[in-house]
Amino acid sequence: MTHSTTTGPAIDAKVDARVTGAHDDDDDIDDDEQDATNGDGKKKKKKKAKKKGGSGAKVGQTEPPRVGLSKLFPDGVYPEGELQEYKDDNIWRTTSEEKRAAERAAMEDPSLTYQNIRRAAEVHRQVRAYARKAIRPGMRMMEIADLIEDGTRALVEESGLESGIGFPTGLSLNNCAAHYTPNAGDTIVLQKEDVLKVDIGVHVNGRICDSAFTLTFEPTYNNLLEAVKAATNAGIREAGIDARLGEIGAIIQETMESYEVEVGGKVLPVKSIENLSGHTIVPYMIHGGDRGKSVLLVKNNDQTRMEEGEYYAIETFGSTGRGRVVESGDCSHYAKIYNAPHTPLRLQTAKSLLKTINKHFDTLPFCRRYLDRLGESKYLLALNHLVAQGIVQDYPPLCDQRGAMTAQFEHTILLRPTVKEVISRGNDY
Ligand code: 57R
Ligand code: CO
Repeated sequence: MTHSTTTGPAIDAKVDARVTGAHDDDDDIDDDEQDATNGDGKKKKKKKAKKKGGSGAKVGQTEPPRVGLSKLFPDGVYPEGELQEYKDDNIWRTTSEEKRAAERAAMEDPSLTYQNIRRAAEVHRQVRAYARKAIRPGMRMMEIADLIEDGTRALVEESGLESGIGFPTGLSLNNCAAHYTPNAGDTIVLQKEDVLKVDIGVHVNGRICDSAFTLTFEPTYNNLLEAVKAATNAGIREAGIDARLGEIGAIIQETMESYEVEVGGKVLPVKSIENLSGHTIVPYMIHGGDRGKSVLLVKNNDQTRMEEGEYYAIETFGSTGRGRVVESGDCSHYAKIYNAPHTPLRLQTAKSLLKTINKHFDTLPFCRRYLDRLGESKYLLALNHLVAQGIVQDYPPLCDQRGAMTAQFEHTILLRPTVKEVISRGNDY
């Protein structure tokens, strides 16, 4: 099947219709008397935001967002994400008494409770709602990063390693798919022709909500965005306890590559980027740690299965180019290597920088701007030394060929014992 209209197919209704309270945007706060047209073209009455757990939250949020979530949710109960029932051989989980007991147990242990990740996800929804409104061509990349990160720090009530930014805000442009955020002195200005991937990370007690979307300001690449959104939703639908990673890759690729884009009279196929992947997330580690699993975006023979209790970033990337990325350009992203061997450091500046990294980020990814704001200066030699010593990993931008355009959509999901929870789902994507 090939979709060459600008809208692509309607996404599976099950994905669109939230099982629990919808996370409405702040512009619907007063719309309970109004009719709103839903995606299916039918008119439906929208529920008043306040009544459901999900979005009453936004009542009282400011623009730009600066009200900490503990003020908006004084009882400490944060909205549940979208629930998707397990299917086929796992339908029994929905009602299993044993699995329900497992859920209750998880909610009793403060380090395991879903409230951590749900709080991170609600911050994500509120920050991105503002980002979508505020990001406009003409802005410098530095302004965009600040706009997002100032909002995240305020809403998550940043506090040491207990809550804060989960990873540097990805703002990759056009052929670059991931791992670009501005460094000091960056002069890039967003153009109206640009395709911008906005990848935002928020953590609470190490539980990272990793979710991303793509912005354009012209219709040319609408179909590319639709392809990637549909592929991500297909991957989410296919994910589940016991699901095989290779099969999820196949469904993602099939969905993605059923689209094409017309650019300047030329029809271009949309390709799944073959060397990027979704990934498990564990506390304080964005990439699954030792036993991390990857969900490729193309058909492959990986028989590894998803398991109960895992957290996944389900993300897909589509491209009008080769569908392969290579490292390219100045590095901004870094993270300490979790199980790095103990190496005595003779370079004093490197020792001191490592102390700063341990204190402020531990194994969470960081970028040069975060070192700048901590008052570090002239640290590049020391940072490069830590990379050379195998203590810190550098993550340069990942880009397809020049002239290609890439898009990304991503959600964090939880494989709970009885149900799959798409923690970062909102009414936007
Ligand atoms: O979503 C150091 C970061 N992430 C920030 C975010 O996976 C992430 O396939 C990781 O700062 C590190 C991937 N990479 C291959 C080259 C192995 C990427 C896909 C993009 C991104 C940024 C990601 C990936 N893995 N973890 C989050
Ligand atoms: Co991400």
